[in-house]
Amino acid sequence: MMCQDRFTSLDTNKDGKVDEAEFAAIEHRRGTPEEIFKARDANADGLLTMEEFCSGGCGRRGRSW
Ligand SMILES: [Ca+2]
Ligand SMILES: [Ca+2]
Repeated sequence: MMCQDRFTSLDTNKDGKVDEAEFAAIEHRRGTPEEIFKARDANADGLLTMEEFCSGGCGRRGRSW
C-alpha cells in the first residue's frame, strides 16, 4: 500500500490532516499511538500532514512520489 493511500484512509474527516484520534484508530505495532504520533509530528502542532506521515517510516524522504 502506498503511503498516500494509508494517509487518506486515516484522514476520516477528510480535512487533509490526521489528528491524534484519527491516528489512534488504526493498529500500531511499534509503540503506542501517542508515542508514534509525537515522533512523526515534526512541527508539534498536533496534526500530521501527509509529508510528516510519509517521512515517518512507511516511505523514505526523497522518493519520487
Ligand atoms: Ca482529519
Ligand atoms: Ca504537524
